Amino acid sequence: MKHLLSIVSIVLFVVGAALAEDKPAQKRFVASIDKDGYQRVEMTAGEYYFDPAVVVVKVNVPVELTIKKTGGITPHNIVIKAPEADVDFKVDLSSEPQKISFMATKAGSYAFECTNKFLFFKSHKERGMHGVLEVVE
Ligand SMILES: [Cu+2]
Repeated sequence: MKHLLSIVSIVLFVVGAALAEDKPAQKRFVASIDKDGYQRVEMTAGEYYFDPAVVVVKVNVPVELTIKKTGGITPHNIVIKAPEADVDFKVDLSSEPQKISFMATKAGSYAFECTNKFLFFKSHKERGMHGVLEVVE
């Protein structure tokens, strides 16, 4: 019985976490080029947002994206599929910051998102976990 109660409370906790939606307003970040030639972007993924959600980088300049997820047990990832610009990755996120390096070779706006979905709930993307990489000349 005790075992059942702890399972029930874990389920309730997970459902509660899945329902909680306290996302900040979508922020826009324009990267600058560091002395070593890299554009560095720091991003946080949370329930259910990317912060910043709009990232502006220069074309043909390497980008080092440092990304982590906020505390909590909900798994998140970041997926961007823009092979036409040589930006194409899927990375599962952790609370430890991870570095993702890429260089966009074609100007344009490229969507990124978290592709996770919990049971019958709306997908993380539908809940707001998406953004745009703007690649400019
Ligand atoms: Cu997610």
